[in-house]
Amino acid sequence: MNKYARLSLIAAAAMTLVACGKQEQAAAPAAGAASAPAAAAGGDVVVKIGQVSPMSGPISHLGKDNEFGAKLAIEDLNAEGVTIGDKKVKFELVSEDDQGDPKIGTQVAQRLVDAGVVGVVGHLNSGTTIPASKIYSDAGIPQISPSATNPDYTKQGFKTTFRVIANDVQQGTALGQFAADGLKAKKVAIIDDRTAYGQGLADEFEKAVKGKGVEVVKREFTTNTATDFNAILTSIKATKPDVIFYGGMDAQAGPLAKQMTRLGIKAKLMGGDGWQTPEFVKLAGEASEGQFASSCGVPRDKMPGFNAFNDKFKAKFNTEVQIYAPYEYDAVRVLVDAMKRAKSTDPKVYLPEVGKTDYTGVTGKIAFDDKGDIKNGAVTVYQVKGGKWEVVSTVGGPAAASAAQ
Ligand code: ABU
Repeated sequence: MNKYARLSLIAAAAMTLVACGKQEQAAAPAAGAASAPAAAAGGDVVVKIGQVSPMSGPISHLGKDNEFGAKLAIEDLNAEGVTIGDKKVKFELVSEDDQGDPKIGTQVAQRLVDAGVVGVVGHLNSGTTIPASKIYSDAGIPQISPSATNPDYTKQGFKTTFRVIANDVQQGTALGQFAADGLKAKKVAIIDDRTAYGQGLADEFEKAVKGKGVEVVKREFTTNTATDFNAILTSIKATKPDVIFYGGMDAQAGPLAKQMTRLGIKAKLMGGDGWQTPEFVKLAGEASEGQFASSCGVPRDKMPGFNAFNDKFKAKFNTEVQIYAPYEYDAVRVLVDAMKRAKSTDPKVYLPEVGKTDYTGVTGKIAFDDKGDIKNGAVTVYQVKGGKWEVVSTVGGPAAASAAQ
């Protein structure tokens, strides 16, 4: 090959490389920037909304529950037909599995930003929601968690963080007061799973019971993958508590309740929304009977849209609602409601409208305070009776707010 032939081959190869680079750039939007909405086959503009939850691992049943809530919202919105500004919009759900792992949580958050989502519903766990929130904040993308209750999530000063349920200051306080005043507990033992949620909620519960003069006889911890609690329970048994509080999720609370019964521990087990689920009753079996846990919202029979939501959910997914699906549904609709008021799907344009939300959804009225927490959040305490969670009492919520006016 002569010199000129070699030069033309090199030039051709260089041009091919440049062309390939351009194609790649066109396919993936620059990191940190929401892509321009694409046109759908029918001429509608396609707008992507992200959802993230642990869809594999020990709490995948909860992750799927969240995803189902988002799917239903997207399906309903597309069936209704949404126009934003003067454009007909078709919504597309981009779903990611963060495995409940903080590191994977930030990786999938970046993936959602790169995919061009204009809003995110998630994550499920406080431990993933908090680190991922910096990525959405840097990208200017609104994030609404339907389930993360650690108060630190909305305390970081980001304009993009919102949640549609009460937080763990409210939840831990309500549970502590219930243990002291409702159950008349004099001695409590506390176990947590060392996650941002479990440990944070256990700390709030400890503060609340101590404030009521209740003695904390033992503080123990485990992990969110443990299944054997015999050593911890044996050491707690000797202190004869009236209540054992567990800050963590149902995958651990179920076996914990079973092992308490096996060890002949008579104390009541008590905890938060992480295990106020049908899955806890399934895992604990008869040992679930009489145990107490709370959820961060009003009871389902006080939710304006729960029955209709539940019928659709069961018909479509052939399973029962675990806990957060209705909140996930509302969170998607809150994002779209803000887009409609802003007449834009551009996160920069519609983000301020999320903060001004005044929306009544499946779970009730949603409005946010200046940090992005739901105003008038309620906490409901339940007890398992006859294999079902039954309402014991509700603290806060819209009824309490109107009574206070
Ligand atoms: N709120 C309980 C489960 C999710 C979390 O906050 O980690």
